[in-house]
Amino acid sequence: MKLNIAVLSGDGIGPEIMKQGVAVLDAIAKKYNHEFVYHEAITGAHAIDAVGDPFPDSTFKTCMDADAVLFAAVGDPRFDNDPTAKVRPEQGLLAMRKKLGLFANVRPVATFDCLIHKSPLKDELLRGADFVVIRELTGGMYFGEKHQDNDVAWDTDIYHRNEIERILKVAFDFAERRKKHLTVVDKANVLASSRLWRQVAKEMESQYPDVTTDYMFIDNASMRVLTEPRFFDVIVTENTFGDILTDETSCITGSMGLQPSASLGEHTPLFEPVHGSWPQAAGKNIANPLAQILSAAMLLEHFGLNDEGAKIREAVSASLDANVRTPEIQVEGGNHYGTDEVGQWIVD
Ligand code: GGG
Repeated sequence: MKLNIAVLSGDGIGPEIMKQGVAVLDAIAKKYNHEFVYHEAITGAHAIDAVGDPFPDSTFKTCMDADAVLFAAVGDPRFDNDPTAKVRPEQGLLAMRKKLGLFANVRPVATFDCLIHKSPLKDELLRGADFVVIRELTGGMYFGEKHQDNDVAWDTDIYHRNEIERILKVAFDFAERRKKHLTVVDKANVLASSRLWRQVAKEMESQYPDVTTDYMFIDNASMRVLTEPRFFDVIVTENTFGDILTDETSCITGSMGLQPSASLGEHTPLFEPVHGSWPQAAGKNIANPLAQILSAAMLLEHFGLNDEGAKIREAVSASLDANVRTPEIQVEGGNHYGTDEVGQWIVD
């Protein structure tokens, strides 16, 4: 198969982990006789530095022309520490999602047996936890009207029925293909937008008679994913809740560096780690490349290359079992490996 892949490395640790993601794709191409053609484009802080725009038109075109986007991360403390900054790297991320119509962010959460002890949670609660969070990605507070002056600031949490219906359809379809259990996470006791989510979900339930649907407030869900993770199969939630909840789930996997994602919607699908750009680690060869590599596996699986995806997953699990691990998950008292060494081990 020939795939044109737009490669957006972004900021911080982005280029280092992307290098390993591409190396693994190259190894797969060689082994299975595929042709992957990479088209690099700029985004985030270094696109602001280069052209004053975190998601320039040239990058948008590269993404639109490609079959898939492999993205790493954006973010730079220069902008976080400047409340007056007119443009920020994260705006590149939002523009990318909005312009490509990527409304469904699929974030799988599953334990690796050999890392269970790394979690602050109890072993017997975690073993076998395996669920997917479907995060709505182009609505809610992230995109609602905003205002900020010296005395007052607001963000508007807005959702239209059609936005809710299309993300719920993705979630119900996922649940049908999995263990047929959907949990709709909201804050319907307080937020009007959540009440509309709940209303629409209840209306749609009858179209999915095989799926058991339940409803949970975000505060309760935040606790239950940690105390009872095996309860969940598919979680669907709005943009901001989904962002927060899936950082929390790194306590289940053992590291933020292990969580890949796929963003799907109207145009080119995009695959990226859940984590951000970790600027403090940039250039130190300590970032975990596995979320990027697993995002590449999700990319291949999206195109039906399931054996290839499985081969990557097998190598990732084997690397962890062999203790070839970056510092945040290294074996106590043992050595840790660099970003490039982990990537090379998986390639080999
Ligand atoms: N790879 C994801 C990334 O770059 N995250 C940085 C960030 O600002 N994330 C906010 C979000 O995902 O909504």
